[in-house]
Amino acid sequence: MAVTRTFSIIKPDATRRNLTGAVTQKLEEAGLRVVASKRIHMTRDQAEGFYAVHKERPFYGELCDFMTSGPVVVQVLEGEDAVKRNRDIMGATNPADAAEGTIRKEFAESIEANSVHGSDSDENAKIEIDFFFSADEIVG
Ligand code: RTP
Ligand code: MG
Repeated sequence: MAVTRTFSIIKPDATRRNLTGAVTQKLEEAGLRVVASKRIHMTRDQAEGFYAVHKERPFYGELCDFMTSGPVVVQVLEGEDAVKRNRDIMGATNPADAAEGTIRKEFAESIEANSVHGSDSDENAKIEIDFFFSADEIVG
């Protein structure tokens, strides 16, 4: 299995409850290495641009409100089959459906305030990494 990269966000509900370390520990225990990380407060433009694929979904406005409601930690994660590995440890979007031991089962508050984002394909991982990071900020 190839070593690849994925993009992760520790969302405002998690930073607010001081769970940045706890979430990162779960990622590391799952075999992912944090090769870039920064804490930012997303602008409205950034949130709307990042979630543009969801523009037509009914929750788009609320999602952008939530993602700009407090600081987030954006990260690049590296590991074998990183996209799938990350989505496995994240758990289902709705914490009510998330498996035991996953980040969302353990920490998420709701389907929206679900503690983490993770890219859903290698192609989107590259787009999302490039959205927030320049090459010199990533140290593999
Ligand atoms: P993510 O993109 O954040 O990794 O999560 P995901 O693939 O599991 O979920 P996705 O369908 O891409 O939705 C993106 C984010 O929108 C919020 N959401 N709210 N109110 C709702 O019904 C609803 N559905 C989704 C969540 O924050 C979700 O992670
Ligand atoms: Mg998604």
